[in-house]
Amino acid sequence: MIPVLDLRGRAPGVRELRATLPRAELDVEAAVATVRPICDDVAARGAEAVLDAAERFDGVRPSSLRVPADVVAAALQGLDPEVRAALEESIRRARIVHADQRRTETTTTVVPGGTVTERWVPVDRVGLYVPGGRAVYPSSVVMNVVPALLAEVGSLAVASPPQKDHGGWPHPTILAACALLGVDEVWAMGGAQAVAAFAHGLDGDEPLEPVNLVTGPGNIWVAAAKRLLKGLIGIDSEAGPTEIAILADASADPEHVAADLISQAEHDPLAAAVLVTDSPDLADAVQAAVVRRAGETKHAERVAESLTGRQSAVVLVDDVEVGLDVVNAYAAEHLEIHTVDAPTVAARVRNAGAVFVGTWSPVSLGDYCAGSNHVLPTGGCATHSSGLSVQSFLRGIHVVEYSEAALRDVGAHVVTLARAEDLPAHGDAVIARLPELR
Ligand code: HSO
Ligand code: ZN
Repeated sequence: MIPVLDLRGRAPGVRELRATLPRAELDVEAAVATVRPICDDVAARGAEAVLDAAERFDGVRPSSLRVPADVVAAALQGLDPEVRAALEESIRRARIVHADQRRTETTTTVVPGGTVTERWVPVDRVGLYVPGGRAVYPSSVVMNVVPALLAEVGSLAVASPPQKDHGGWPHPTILAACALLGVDEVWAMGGAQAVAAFAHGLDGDEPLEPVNLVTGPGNIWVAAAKRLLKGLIGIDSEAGPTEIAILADASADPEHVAADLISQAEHDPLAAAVLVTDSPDLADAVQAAVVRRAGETKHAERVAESLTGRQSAVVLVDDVEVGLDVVNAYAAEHLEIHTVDAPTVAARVRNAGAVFVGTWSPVSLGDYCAGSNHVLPTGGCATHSSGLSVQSFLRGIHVVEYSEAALRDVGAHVVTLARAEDLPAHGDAVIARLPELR
């Protein structure tokens, strides 16, 4: 059974909700202390340090860190045709959606002769991390690579942990997904050491050019390495365990709700499943369906741990209005809306990584084949951050171009503000051009 939090008869504010709503506690700072020596070792000793770490954490020392082209090609050859067709459809849909995210340059004429152009410039080189722990995530190859390609980054490399059972290479389905997307630079490295290798680069016979940006989900060690190396590299976000929240009323189908909660609980014992409802009958029906379904599912143990964990809850509220306050305060990675007039309710969601509207839009559709991206902010970060997109791989650069007349027109204000800030040399730069402003 999922723990129950009864908020009926109350309409708590955002601060109280944030304090009350359950959330997995992850001590990323403690993990930073653990990964620091690993990252320092990679900076100092390069490939040897990465290989040593692979042996220690992945239980295998790959014969090379760079996955040879023939190994990648063979993985595509060996790919199950049904999986290939599904991946191709996933890629096709992701391309459609992400192509619409491309930005166009805008030039604003502020005054006659004075323009500011915003150029969108792709990052020169990116490192895309694809996890390979409890599950295999070829879908995450798609979700990282498609927006990076559509942003037209200069070059990209994929890293995924070496697998003991696959000759020390990343999982063949991951390699095959890379091949389908035309990615030819794949590295057999995982965890903090992969992030450090991306950040510092590797010398030697198999050089790895350092990257400017690392994106992609990963475990707490990957998140910790991203936190540690942020600045030297850009990062997308520090991914935490997956979360699903569902806002549902009496009209919801309890079997669909239960199946969707379980679907994300399957990722991780720390995954969060939160149902927010104004219908105690629905809550009971979902609990019953969850118990039955969770017992039958393949990863029953992991699912049970997630659903009964303190990060999961059935939250009872008076009405959908309070329910909206709850889900907005919680800011889930994934939020499903199963209510009467779901689109109208969904339009009032302000904080969520992605919103899934109505009973025919389960999160697992978005995980694979909706066209949307599944690399999304967790841990409440949806209050300030977005999921991965073409935008994640672009930088907006303002290009300022003023004519002499346009500078003359505003120069006195610049001089005044420079003096007000006690930075007179700033004003002098204008006066050097326009001595009458002295
Ligand atoms: N739900 C995960 C993504 C995923 N699910 C990959 C299955 N494969 C985080 O959004
Ligand atoms: Zn998932």
